[in-house]
Amino acid sequence: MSSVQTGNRPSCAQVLMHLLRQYDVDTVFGIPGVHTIELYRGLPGSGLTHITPRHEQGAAFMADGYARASGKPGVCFLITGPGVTNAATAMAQAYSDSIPMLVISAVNRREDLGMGRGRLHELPRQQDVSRGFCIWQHTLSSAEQLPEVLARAFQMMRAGRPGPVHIEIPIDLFPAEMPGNLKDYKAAPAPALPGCNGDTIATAAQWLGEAQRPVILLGGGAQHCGDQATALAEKLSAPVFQSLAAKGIVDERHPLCGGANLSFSGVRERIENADVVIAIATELAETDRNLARENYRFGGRLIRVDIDPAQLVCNANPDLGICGDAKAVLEQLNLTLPEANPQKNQATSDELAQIIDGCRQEWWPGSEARFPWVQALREALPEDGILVTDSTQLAYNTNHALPLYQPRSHITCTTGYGTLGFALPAAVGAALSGSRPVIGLIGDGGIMFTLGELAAAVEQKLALPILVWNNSGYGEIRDFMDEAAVAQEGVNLQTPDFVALAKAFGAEGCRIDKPEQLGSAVAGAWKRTTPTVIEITVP
Ligand SMILES: Cc1ncc(C[n+]2csc(CCOP(=O)(O)OP(=O)(O)O)c2C)c(N)n1
Repeated sequence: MSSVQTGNRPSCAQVLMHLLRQYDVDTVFGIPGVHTIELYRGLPGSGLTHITPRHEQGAAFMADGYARASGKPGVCFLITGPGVTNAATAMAQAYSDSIPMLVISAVNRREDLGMGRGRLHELPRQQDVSRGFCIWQHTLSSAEQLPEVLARAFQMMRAGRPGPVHIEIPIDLFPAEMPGNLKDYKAAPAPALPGCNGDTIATAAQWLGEAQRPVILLGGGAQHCGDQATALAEKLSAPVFQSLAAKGIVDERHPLCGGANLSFSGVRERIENADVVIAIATELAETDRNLARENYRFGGRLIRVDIDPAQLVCNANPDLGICGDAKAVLEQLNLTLPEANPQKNQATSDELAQIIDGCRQEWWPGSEARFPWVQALREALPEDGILVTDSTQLAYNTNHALPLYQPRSHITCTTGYGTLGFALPAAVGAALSGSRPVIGLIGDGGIMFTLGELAAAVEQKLALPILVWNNSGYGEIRDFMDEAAVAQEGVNLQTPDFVALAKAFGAEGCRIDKPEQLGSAVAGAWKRTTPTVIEITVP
């Protein structure tokens, strides 16, 4: 068992920070407490940047936005008990969307575990909290275990279906002495990802090569294979339809891209009438087809590709299931298939244009007044811009009607777990992850869940426009109540003056009510060294 650090040997906390750097982590999101003082002793000189949110839910949403924008795991440092329970909702959102997230939390001393002695922050079975939404959990039993535990955590996030990993470190272990020197501790190499055997690829290539009306469905697990998916579409002359998590993986201006329109009847018919559908890294989940309110129908053969064998039978059994990394599989398929046929591609794109025209009639009926805002937002967003959206009415339109051009451009909670308050901290995390311009979009209801994170964004001097769609209430739920003839209750809100509020935080604020004002408001926001809350007042 390790003793408390006394000499020149590194502490467990120092080895942790050092190893995180070795695994290419550069940013951690956390709120320290008495339990994690010795964790933070390891931080100076480690090369890690620490970002301080104002609530642990904000920490995990920031880590999530960081991970979605960068493709690297987002990392949180949390205290025992309330730190973990506060982060739980955002961890569950990441689990629902298969986002890699490493949560390092404290837990009470080893001799107290499970005892319920009334210690500070004590939750006798803390792991039970995160059990439902982690791909792996572990409580460190000795400091020496740390390198192996971290290696396993990163292997799972890099090589399988990603999601949150929760590592609890008992507070007596943070200062524990570790053997050797820091430089002795090295990251495990990233594994080569599984492709699949030649026979299976040959069968898939044969079915696809012979198909007259193939279709490609792309899900969020295909973020790293935009080029391969585009090449496959061109070789097959197949239309590509993307889930909302996949939006932008194939450039939505590409003539073979049918956007994120899986709910709409023309697309559904095209899928049903395909002789072969290849569904890549997608759950085929309800939330992408929620307007259609029924499962997909496949009239022909279904090929599914997924890194997770369980997902191969989620919502539909395939005729051929390929368990492997989407990029590796698509690369092999593209090698096997013949070159693209420009005439066939033209014919598919002409047919697709008609289908998408039909979808436009179905796009979120009754919301026509919002389309000029979608148009203005598209014009305001640069080629490589990232749009981060909450569950707010304008986002239900941008989902379908705002084309995106690059992978990792669409970060949204409008599908899946659907947690209000996501977009502000997730936009902060995305903005911190690199140099791509980010716009956040959130409702007047949603922003109140995580408003405090505006302070973190001010502190980080982020040039970040946050659009607040202010319809004085939980607008979408109000509309649903009206539609269902339920008397409006709990949906009309007293909202604050968001412009004054932004200024009180040290951010900038402005109010607009016409789409033509949006472009200059966003452009102005990117020139500042502080976030700008752009309140859109909805009549
Ligand atoms: C944590 C959480 N609580 C409740 C809901 C249910 N819900 C979904 S949309 C919505 C309304 C959101 O209002 P607002 O953010 O103002 O956006 P609007 O619909 O008005 O555009 C609510 C309450 C939710 N998705 N998440």
